[in-house]
Amino acid sequence: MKQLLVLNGPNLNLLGIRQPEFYGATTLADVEDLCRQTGAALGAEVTCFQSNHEGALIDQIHAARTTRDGIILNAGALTHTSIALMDAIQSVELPVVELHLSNIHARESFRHKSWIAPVAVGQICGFGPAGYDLAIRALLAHIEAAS
Ligand code: CA2
Repeated sequence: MKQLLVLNGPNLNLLGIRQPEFYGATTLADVEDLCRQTGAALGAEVTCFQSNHEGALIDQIHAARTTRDGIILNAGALTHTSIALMDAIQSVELPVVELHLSNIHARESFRHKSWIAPVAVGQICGFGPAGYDLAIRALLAHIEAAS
């Protein structure tokens, strides 16, 4: 059974609680349930983790090196600033799918830059919570094709 890690970064714990008019009414717990359900339907075990702290996310990426087959990462605003996250992904040599609820390319120009994109297998953005389902499918297909 493939082991996947779904990592969510800063402020995503507020999903469905604050600013639902912008990020929607789905909570992070809902998103994590969706991920586990999609994974189970496809024969994969999904573990979820959220943190508002860059270092905690990096620790999870390091730990995944020997325990997971791939990572889905919504790094939140750290996407646009964190070379440390980029280095962590590069160091573990695991396939990573970059994920965003919103279409970052249709928003402010500072969101167009992603430090994750160059070290990710690909990027899914703009599909809201459904993007997590798409990302799990894409990651498993990538892992399958690579093995
Ligand atoms: O679209 C995405 O998924 C983002 O990663 C979300 C980040 C943003 O900084 C990225 O540019 C794009 C922000 C997450 C904030 O989440 C909130 C959820 C509810 C209420 C307030 C913030």
